[in-house]
Amino acid sequence: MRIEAARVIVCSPGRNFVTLRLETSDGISGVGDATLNGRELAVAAYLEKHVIPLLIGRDPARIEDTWQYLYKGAYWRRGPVTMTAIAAVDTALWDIKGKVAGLPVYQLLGGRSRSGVSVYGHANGSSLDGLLSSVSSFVDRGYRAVRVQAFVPGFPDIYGISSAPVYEPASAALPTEAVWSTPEYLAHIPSVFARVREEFGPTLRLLHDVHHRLTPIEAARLGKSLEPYALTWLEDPVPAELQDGYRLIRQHTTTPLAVGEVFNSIWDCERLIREQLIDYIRATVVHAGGITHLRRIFDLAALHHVRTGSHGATDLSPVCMSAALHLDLAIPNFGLQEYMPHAPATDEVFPHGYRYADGYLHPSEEPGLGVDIDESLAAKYPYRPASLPVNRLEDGTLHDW
Ligand code: EZ4
Ligand code: CO
Repeated sequence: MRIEAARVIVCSPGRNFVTLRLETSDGISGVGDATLNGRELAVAAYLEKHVIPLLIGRDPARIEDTWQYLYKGAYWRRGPVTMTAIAAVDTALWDIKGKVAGLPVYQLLGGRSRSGVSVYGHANGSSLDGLLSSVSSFVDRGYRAVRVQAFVPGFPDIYGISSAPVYEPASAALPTEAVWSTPEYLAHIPSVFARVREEFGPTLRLLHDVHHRLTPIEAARLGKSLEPYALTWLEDPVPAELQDGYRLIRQHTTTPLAVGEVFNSIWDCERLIREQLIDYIRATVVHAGGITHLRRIFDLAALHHVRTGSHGATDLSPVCMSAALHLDLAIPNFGLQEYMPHAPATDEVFPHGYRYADGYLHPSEEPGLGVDIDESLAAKYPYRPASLPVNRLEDGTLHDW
């Protein structure tokens, strides 16, 4: 069997997605997600100009060899664009292998390690009452884990908080700017968690995402002040370039730490994992080199008692979510999977067999990944430029996020 054709589909059913389809000489095809939020066309060009010509004629059964070929052969290693492109190829090849074998991909990865994939939802609100009712709507739907993001008084435009029915991290074609105040945030957040615990009791799993906005010592203070509320994790407390920051936080607090949604390689987290500076690794299929490379990261994490908590925001397509669920079901050290339902138009363009029930997601039992892209429907939703926002401090300084 040979790879005969490959194409990149860029569409925007509710938001932008980039998808790779590989077609084989046996008439079997596979799909991979290649969406890199706000930088979509760079990955599309990388695939079209530099990767697809290398794939035609290759044996689709050789997943590991193809991964190594694309990674080592480029000379230029790592980086979000490269690793997202490799991820798309890798994901599509796993999809093909599953279809050839007549098995869902989780079976090829070793079979089930659990009955379902525990997920967490995103609660937020523009007032405390709104936030509490948002948490309660997740509890009512069976969620046992909820991410709580709170408004900060006087700062209405905080990333990750919106009343829109479908979460959308990117906004206008060019980046919008929001104002951020660390003192106001640090003063306010503990009281929010106190209220949520009071209302929902001690066992609902609560998470919080800092979006890389603090310095290590500020994050240490936040972690300490949240200890009474027993978070499952505090996410991205500081930018991860300076990994000693995580050691500093660790020295001060028992609040568990999660990081990794912007990581694209095992070398981004090797030290964080080996030195047990984090509790959850949040790398995901589409941005971290596909199923093959993410499995490598997760196996390293397993050795060091670090669990997984893959990124699962709406800018990861149902193709990525399908792949993530197969991996989540199979690995020994799964922790939690982030889950944010897509817009109805996205679900229509990407028909998929995974389903949510009572706090868990279940991957499709169909051969392969159990997801597809309806290309003629996708063509009705052309790409629209969209960017992530940026943050400034009150004096105008450009801030981390
Ligand atoms: O900022 O998906 O945990 N989820 C997040 C998301 C990410 C976006 C980036 O594209 O932090 O909102
Ligand atoms: Co996050």
